[in-house]
Amino acid sequence: MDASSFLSRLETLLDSRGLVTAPDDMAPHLVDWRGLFRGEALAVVRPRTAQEVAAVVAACAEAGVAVVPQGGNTGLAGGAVPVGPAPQILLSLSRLNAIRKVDRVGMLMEVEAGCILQTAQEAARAAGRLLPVSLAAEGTAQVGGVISTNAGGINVLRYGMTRQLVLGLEVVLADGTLVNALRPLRKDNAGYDWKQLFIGSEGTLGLVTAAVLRLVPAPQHKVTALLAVPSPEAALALLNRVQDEVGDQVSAFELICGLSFDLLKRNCGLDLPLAPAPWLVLMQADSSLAGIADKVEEVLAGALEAEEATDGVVASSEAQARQLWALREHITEAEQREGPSVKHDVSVPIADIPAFLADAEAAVAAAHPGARANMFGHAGDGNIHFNVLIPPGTDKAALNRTVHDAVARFDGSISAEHGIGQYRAGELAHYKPAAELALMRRIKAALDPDGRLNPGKVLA
Ligand code: 2HG
Ligand code: ZN
Repeated sequence: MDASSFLSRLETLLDSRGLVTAPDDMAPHLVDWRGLFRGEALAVVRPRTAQEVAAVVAACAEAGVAVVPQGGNTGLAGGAVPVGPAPQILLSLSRLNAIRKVDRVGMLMEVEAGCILQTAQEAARAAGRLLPVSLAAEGTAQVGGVISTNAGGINVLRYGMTRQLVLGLEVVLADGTLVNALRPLRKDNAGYDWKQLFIGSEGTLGLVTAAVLRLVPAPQHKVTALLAVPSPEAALALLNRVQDEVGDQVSAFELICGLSFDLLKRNCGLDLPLAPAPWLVLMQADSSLAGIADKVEEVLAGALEAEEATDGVVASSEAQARQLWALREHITEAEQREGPSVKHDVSVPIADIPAFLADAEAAVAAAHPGARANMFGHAGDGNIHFNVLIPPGTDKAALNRTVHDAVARFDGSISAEHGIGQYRAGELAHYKPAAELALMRRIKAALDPDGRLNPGKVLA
């Protein structure tokens, strides 16, 4: 089938807004947020229902055309942008954006893939419940993308990754079969838990069209604090203290290096409410019971006395808490405005964070003079964004190896939460043990034998 008859075929499956072929309208879908990855597509296809998605994918299978699914396109690994020469369409899930139900008593919600994460969070909150996945891009990221990448974010230490929140899933397979398993069950051991294959596989095994998500009770009381800490070791001592005293109520524990704050000031005009410090911790605890703020203040007083922290502010209002979080949420933008950087989204065992940071920093300094490490992340779960601001002429691939070799020395992961996409496919092939790679290829071959789902991603 030639391209124009294929597009005419798609047209019959969609409404008048379903097929986009004008280059200007397609352009924003064909480049990632950082402008690092660009691709081409025959069309941007925008179905309204899971049935339309299934019909489009079936038509693509018949015509030998690949499908690149895209949500909010906020990913940092180029997973939602076409790559390679294969004839392909970009399938945007944006119009499948309904919140089908919020069940307050059952503590769950059923949401379509294109629903903006923040919209889903707000619907849960309106019902007195919390959808506990929270990330800087939540105003644009879509639930389907969050599931497809098994996104992490700031609440993982308490509530786990997105995977832990998915109760039921609806997916479209490579041949266009629609599988509806939107079961609102907490316990379901009837057969293989196949939905796990579609969570975190970045659209390479199937397309997520809707999900049933687990909600938790919305805590009524919260406390947010920013602490200056002398070193990553001190931050871990503080984390340990906090876990001992209020562990079941800590929902975020972020470690941020001093350079991040220089960038925030210089590039975003955001000021630190503390004197400059080599490292900072932003933490939050929340609870259904009153008294959490007093308890955390008491714990922090102990930390100051033990010199695990040297200074700190506790937000005295919701507005101030939001200001503290705005600092954290703008780091990516502040880094982007500073100039070229190379991102590493890594994880190591929590207790090894200080040793890993020292090792990786020393290795980068030795091999890449003039590079500056912008280190921040979710220390409470072992995930550090070890991003490196680079001078002109830096060999980016060599820099990846320098950082990832340090990760490997600590038995860490080269992708903690952002996924592999196209950005890390080569690194995955290098670092993943052969037996695991072979197993991944067998899963891919079973579910997408012709390699038409998101080609060039994860397993390149
Ligand atoms: C965050 O934690 C995001 O803010 C983005 O995962 C990290 O910009 C980054 O590398
Ligand atoms: Zn992150």
